[in-house]
Amino acid sequence: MMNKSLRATLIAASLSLLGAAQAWAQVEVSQAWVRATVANQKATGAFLQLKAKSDSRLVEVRSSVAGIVEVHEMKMEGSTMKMRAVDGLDLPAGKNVELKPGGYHIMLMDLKKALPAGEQVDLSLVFENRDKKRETVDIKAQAQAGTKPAAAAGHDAHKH
Ligand SMILES: [Cu+2]
Repeated sequence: MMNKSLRATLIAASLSLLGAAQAWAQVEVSQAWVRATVANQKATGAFLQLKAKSDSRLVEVRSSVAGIVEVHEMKMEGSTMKMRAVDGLDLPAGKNVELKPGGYHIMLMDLKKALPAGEQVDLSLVFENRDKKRETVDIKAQAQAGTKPAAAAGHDAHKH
């Protein structure tokens, strides 16, 4: 049998651990949207803005609508726009990091269903801080028809 004061101490300890886990957990996610898809389209991009209170890194993204989710970087290579998967995205403290068409973006692949405009898409963003502590932020991003044609062309040119 655990005595009462020991149990109280353990509870206090676990509460303070929770507190510590949440203390750094402050990446602001805003302006999230997903490019709407048509039937049978297998991939699309998700875009949002991230602002971390302390140096962090976006290390993983999951979504129930996609079999594969990657963080992509888009870059000009010679005269062609190319995309490639990166293993994470640095979020320097206090800096607004924008994931947008033509730049960094979240690639949703192996889509399980069409995402018409207006559809709410769940995204789980996993952040890691300098001490390798992770936190997951769950958000909803609304599907929108592409509003930036140039970037849309870049995306379509890329074959997954
Ligand atoms: Cu991509």
